[in-house]
Amino acid sequence: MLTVQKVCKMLEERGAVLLAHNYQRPEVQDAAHLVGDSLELSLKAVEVDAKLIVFAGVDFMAEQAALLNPGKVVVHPEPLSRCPMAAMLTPELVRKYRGRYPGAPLVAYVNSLAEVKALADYVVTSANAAALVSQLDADTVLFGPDRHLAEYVAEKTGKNVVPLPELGHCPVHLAIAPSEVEKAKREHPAAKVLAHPECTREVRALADFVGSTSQMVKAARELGAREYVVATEVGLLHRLAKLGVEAHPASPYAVCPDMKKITLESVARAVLEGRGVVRVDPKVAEMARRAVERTFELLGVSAPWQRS
Ligand code: CIZ
Ligand code: SF4
Repeated sequence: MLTVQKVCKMLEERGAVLLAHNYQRPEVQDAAHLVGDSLELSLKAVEVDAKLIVFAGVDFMAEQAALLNPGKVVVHPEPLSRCPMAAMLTPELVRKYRGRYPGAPLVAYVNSLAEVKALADYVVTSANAAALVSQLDADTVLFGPDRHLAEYVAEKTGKNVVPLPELGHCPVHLAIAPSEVEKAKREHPAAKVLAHPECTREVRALADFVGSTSQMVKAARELGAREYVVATEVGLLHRLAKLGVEAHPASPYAVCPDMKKITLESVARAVLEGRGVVRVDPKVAEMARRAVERTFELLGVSAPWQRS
């Protein structure tokens, strides 16, 4: 049987690095060199000097790592691991909204495909979306594909944030019901609630802290509660448990089937056979990279690949 140790050995022998998202299966997280959010992982890919980067996350994340690292080989162990929310925003829809709102900047959530990022002015994560939008010299901003994050950004910045598509959402976060959060709070009265901004407004309203997965990890260390109720995909609980944080899921059903498609077996196959190399059209990659760079510039941080 394939174990975490065997996969680690395989990675080492082949000079490969495994990057795993916070929502990956526990054993895939355990075999990884780094576990984090999509931005942390793609920045790590810039840093590492490896022959092969195996990216355990959904399609847009592996694509993001590849487009920020044009000289490196990034493999996605399971090409069918695709984020349904990213698929909700198409280049055609972007063009339609651009026509409807001339002059309004387009901010793409990192959960979008490279072709959409290439058409965007900026690319944000849930960790920096509100900060970026507040810096924009525009009152109306186009934002997609997550309408809940768009709504959260509007609440934080007071701007008119137009969601595209109108009903774009993450099915996993949408399914976390406020009643489940309330029940978890009753069962763990001492707990503080951490919620992802992809959750509905009603769930966010029950939270003590709203932020990206990596911000939730940070908050769990800083808020000083004895335990936490976590309203996001359950994979984050493994990460928190390893850090010694007592955390309970707001909903045990918040499982992303696409994140879970990647297994130790598919990672091993990717390492041994080098299958699933992520290819992004160089022109698309260049345009998408520019949108990421503009975001870094406006936030006042230099992109690591621009540092000498
Ligand atoms: O950017 C990511 O990794 C996503 C989609 C989730 C999060 O908040 O970390
Ligand atoms: Fe997409 Fe939601 Fe799964 Fe994240 S948790 S990959 S946003 S479907």
